[in-house]
Amino acid sequence: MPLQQIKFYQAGSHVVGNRLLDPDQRTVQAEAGRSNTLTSGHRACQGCGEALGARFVLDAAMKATGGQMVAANATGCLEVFSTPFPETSWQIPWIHSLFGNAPSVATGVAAALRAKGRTDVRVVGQGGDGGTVDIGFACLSGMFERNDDVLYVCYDNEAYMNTGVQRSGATPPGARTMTTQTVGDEPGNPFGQGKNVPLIAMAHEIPYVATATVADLRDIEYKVERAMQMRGARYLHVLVTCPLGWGCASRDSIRIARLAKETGLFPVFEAEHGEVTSVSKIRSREPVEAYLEPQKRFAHLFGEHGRPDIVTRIQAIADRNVERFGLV
Ligand SMILES: Cc1ncc(C[n+]2csc(CCOP(=O)(O)OP(=O)(O)O)c2C)c(N)n1
Ligand code: SF4
Ligand SMILES: [Mg+2]
Repeated sequence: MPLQQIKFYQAGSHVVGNRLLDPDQRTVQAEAGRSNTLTSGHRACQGCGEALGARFVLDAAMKATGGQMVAANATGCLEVFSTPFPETSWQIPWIHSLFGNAPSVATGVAAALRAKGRTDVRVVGQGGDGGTVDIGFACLSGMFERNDDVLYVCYDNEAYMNTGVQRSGATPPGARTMTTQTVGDEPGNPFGQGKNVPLIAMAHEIPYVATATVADLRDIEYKVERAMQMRGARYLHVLVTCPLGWGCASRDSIRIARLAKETGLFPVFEAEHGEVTSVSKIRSREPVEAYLEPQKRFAHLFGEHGRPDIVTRIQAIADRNVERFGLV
């Protein structure tokens, strides 16, 4: 078969194909001290919280491991926007896995490293909420149960974004997705369904569980560093804004992630061996409307034909979190 020349479409920019170019043709995004695990030039939407979160998680993990790290990735937006064949934004040893088996692939890499006596190389698994709380959940629970030496990170944008915004087990009540339309008595995603994976992870009594949002990148770095100081199964659940799926302005990505915490809808905490060890307190408490209104996925709850009764039910969820985790 004749050899085909590969064309790099973004070679002139802060390139996706960077690693595949000759060294003298490569660009470096920031200063040399920064590991740049996920370089710019990828195809994420403007304001994508997942791109931001992943970059900070993996840069922090690189720093904590002295660059001795392998990442396994579930398919989803993160993988699709960062690795369109034959290019890649990843500047780390990185392995593609299926939608549903990233925790198992990460476990396998960790087992292979153990068999080779390479205790210096650490493993991070990562995926979206669909890949983690739904299809990959059995693999994740097994990873927890065996206490495999992996940090698994879920980037939770609260739906299957890569395939066009379908509901996942992490979609919040009342939210409109393509599969939870705003029709009937209970428009949007039904109440009383879904899974809280940070709490389920805690029930496995693994060494470390933490939640974070992309509104506090230093907190993400701290939690990754903390996780990498430990061995065994560790779980980090990061709320990441998705301007496309949530119907919010790209420029509001960080503000909305912050409001998720400040309303109490997304509790930010750490837990070790099944017990909560620290909680990020709410600095200035906001009503849930402040978080819901700027997002089109909740637009049906407001305006002339709005549903204040549903907003009240969502407020009750926030109030319960505040009580349960001692957020104020
Ligand atoms: C077994 C299987 N079913 C469905 C798909 C199609 N698929 C790829 S990614 C994805 C959704 C990913 O959602 P999530 O994990 O939340 O990641 P996001 O894109 O939101 O970041 C789906 C349904 C697949 N790749 N494999
Ligand atoms: S659809 Fe959402 S998660 Fe996917 S790249 Fe765009 S903003 Fe990011
Ligand atoms: Mg998702």
